[in-house]
Amino acid sequence: MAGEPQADCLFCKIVAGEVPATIVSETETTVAFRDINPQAPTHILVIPKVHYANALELSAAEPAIAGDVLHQAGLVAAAEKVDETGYRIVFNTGPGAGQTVFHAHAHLLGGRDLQRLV
Ligand code: DGP
Repeated sequence: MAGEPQADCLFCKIVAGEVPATIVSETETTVAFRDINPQAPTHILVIPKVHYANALELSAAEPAIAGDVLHQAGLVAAAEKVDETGYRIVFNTGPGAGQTVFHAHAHLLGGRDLQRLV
């Protein structure tokens, strides 16, 4: 069923507490934890607890929860104090864009000079 936990999904296992992660915040609908392979001093993944393959599928099915993910990313940025210097929120979507975990997630990156991408 759409949104239900998937047995073979790493991030569903983190939501369920079956795989350990350094969790920095948890809400009714989201979990935020440190990326295992950080690309910046602050590199945190903010994910919905419900399972959708990517951010667009999440926003189509559960727009309020997609908003929660974005809102939570901003709160975590403030808690990490990267809001003062600037930060980037990235949703890799599809293998061609580097997506490797097919459970929607926002990368929150900050704490270093981030080159302009576009
Ligand atoms: P993406 O490539 O956009 O699908 O991002 C997936 C991210 O997930 C990648 O930056 C590395 C991170 N990651 C993969 N496995 C684990 C894990 O077991 N724990 C944590 N905390 N992060 C993970």
